[in-house]
Amino acid sequence: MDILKNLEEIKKLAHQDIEAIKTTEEFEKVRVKYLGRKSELSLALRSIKDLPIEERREVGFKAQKLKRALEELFLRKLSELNVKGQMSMVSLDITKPGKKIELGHLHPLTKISQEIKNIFISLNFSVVDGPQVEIERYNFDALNIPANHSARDMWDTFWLQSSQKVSSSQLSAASSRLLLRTHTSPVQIRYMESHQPPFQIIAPGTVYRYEATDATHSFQFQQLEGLMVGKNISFANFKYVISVFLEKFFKRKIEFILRPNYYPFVEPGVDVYIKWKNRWLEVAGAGMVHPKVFEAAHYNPREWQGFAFGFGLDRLAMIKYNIPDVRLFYSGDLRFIKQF
Ligand code: FA5
Repeated sequence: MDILKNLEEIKKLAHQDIEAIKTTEEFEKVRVKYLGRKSELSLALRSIKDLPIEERREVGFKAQKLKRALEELFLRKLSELNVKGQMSMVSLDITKPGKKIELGHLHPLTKISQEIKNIFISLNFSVVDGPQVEIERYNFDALNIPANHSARDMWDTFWLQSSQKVSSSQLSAASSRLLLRTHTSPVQIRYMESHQPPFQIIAPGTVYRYEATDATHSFQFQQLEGLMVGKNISFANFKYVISVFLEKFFKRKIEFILRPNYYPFVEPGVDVYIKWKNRWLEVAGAGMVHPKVFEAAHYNPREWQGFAFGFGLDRLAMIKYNIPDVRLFYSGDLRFIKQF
């Protein structure tokens, strides 16, 4: 094969020429002669595609090997000449210690959310999603919180100024007003409107509240909605599911207590508390789905029962990693983020 002989020839001559280099000018000339775009070696590499298929592999391998060998020889020559800068190859000083490449990673809350999804998937729950810009009907009305109801004060709302109301003949002008969802509970209604029970779902996502911040309150945070609907779902099922979830999440038996609380969309309603730093921290609201919520979703409340819960993911993350202030998650401070 001519081309192989030719490669041998190039190799011999290149070795002699590189050996004889004395100055940077000579170096560049010789480099271009053997590795430049128009060098014999580059032409040979480009012509490989035209060879018969049986020859391509061997010739390709040998030509690449020669190219790498020559590059290595040039580099060695370069450090011999002790020349830096200017030419493209000169910027690569193989005697310098390597630079550590910094790899990015997921935000701790994203990691936690993925971990929690996997736990619920292992318990046979499906993961569903809903929009963060929501209409009033889903965020409030269908959850048994009509306009002017004092319960709306529980959720200080970011209303969106919009000339585009959601157009639907069934929606009144008021219930189509846009807002940033104050909780993930609207996903319950959206899901029930298009699915038939029995089912069990979770819906993790970001929520927003127009409220003052402190160590356990942020104006933007993560919630995890859960909803299980069936013929014989009881409060005992709810307790079992969350105790299994908490144990899997914290990887130990976790003590929690339930205290009665009012949420218009459940009856009875409770809050879930976990002991942390010598106090009880509220981590979720929950309860048995209110018949009015089933009616809003066109389910027969005599036929179906269910429980729902809404965990604060940030709070769970704070407990798990012992983080004193929820606002750190949203600070963008790399010194904090890099610890995870
Ligand atoms: C709700 O948002 C209800 N939708 C929960 C619910 C769902 C009740 C289903 C019944 C049935 P609440 O406002 O309490 O409830 O918020 C739920 C959880 O989110 C709290 O327990 C807390 O862990 C977390 N949370 C609430 N406000 C904040 C905040 N500003 N910053 C961080 N976490 C918060």
